[in-house]
Amino acid sequence: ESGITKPKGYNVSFHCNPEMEKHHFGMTHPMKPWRLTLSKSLIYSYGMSFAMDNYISRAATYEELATFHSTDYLDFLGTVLPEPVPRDLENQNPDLKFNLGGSDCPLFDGLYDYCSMSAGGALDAARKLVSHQSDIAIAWGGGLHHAHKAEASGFCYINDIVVAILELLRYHPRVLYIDIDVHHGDGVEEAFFSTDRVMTVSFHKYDPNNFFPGTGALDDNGPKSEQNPGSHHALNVPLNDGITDEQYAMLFDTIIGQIVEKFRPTAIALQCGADSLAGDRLGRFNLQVQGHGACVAFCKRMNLPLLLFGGGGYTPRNVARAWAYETALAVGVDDKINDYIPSHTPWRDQFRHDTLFPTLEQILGEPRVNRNTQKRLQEMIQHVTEQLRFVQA
Ligand code: ZL4
Ligand code: CA
Ligand code: ZN
Repeated sequence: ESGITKPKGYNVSFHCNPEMEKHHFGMTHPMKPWRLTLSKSLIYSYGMSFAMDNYISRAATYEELATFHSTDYLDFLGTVLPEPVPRDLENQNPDLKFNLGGSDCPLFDGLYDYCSMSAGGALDAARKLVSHQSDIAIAWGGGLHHAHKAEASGFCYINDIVVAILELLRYHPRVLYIDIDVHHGDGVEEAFFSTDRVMTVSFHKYDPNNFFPGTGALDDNGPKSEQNPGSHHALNVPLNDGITDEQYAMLFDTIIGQIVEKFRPTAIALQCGADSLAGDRLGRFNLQVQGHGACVAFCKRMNLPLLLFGGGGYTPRNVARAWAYETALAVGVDDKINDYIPSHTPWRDQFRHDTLFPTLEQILGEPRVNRNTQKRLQEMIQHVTEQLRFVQA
């Protein structure tokens, strides 16, 4: 047995909904909700459920979703039927409202349930933090950062992150949102563009012409107007292909360290999109499970209420490894996790001969050429430092 027990003095809650995981975007769509089942299977196999408070989350209500989303959009989302749209008509079909029904955001059976369950888990997690019942709350089924007020985008229909942060803001004066998904966290950035109570920071692959969503340049820092309190409260770290654990950790620790010092958040929300890992089907980076997890470890050391969301992640076995490791870090049992996959994992075949932490000889995925120069990384730190001169908690 793993001998994992509940650490005394602090609480981690784990929020999931097995019903959510059964939904399908379509056979060949990269977003696979069953990656959540795979992750949970690994987490439970290690015995981590004994070290956390485990909750089956409920679906968010219409009223809860309406704290951010427009009722026009929610009404349409709740009634639209999954009629397959012929691909050549995708851009002419008059029924394609709110960007729903294309290949990125298909209409599928139970879509509204799927969305409300994702948001329900995120909201439950936020409420455990504000009631001080949890120090770290985990919602791997959330993290859908591209959804807008009245528009689906990039596999995201409901922005559970925005809904959860709005809940945190009822009790917390300042929330820091950090996004380590390989894509820009545009929906969350936009939602809090005009407030100084939320600082958003996204690390992402940036190539305006060739990588989704094309926003998130270094100098995209919120409304330029002096009157607007949201100025300087949106930070972006645009990266190139192939960034390594070492470079990423240097950037993350320096930038987040400075932000925490200046902005003095009272809670942190971290989107842990696993598509920034090496070998991801859609990603471009070289991050290993250790480098991705180091971001979670750094945030935990800030000793603030911490909400962990999932997000992207398109090579399911790597998603499961990352989120299992990050759950172990949250709980504080990472030192008890050995380099093996427990033999009783029901999904053992998914991992074949893999270990949770691949050794140097068996790193995740084919390494990509690293196109990030030290000089450019220093420029980014410099730019963030300048933005933070305008920020006073
Ligand atoms: C697919 O194989 O860059 C969707 C999407 C469906 C099945 C078969 C249809 C084939 C890759 C992606 C046609 C696919 C055409 N199927 C997709 C501009 C685009 C228009 C749509 O991690 N085509 C759009 C969105 C991104 C675009 C990334 C990341 C979410 C998150 C948080 C969202 N959209 C070009 C692409 C496939 C598909 C294969 C795909 N879509 C890859 N990148 C996109 O940040 C959860
Ligand atoms: Ca990001
Ligand atoms: Zn992503």
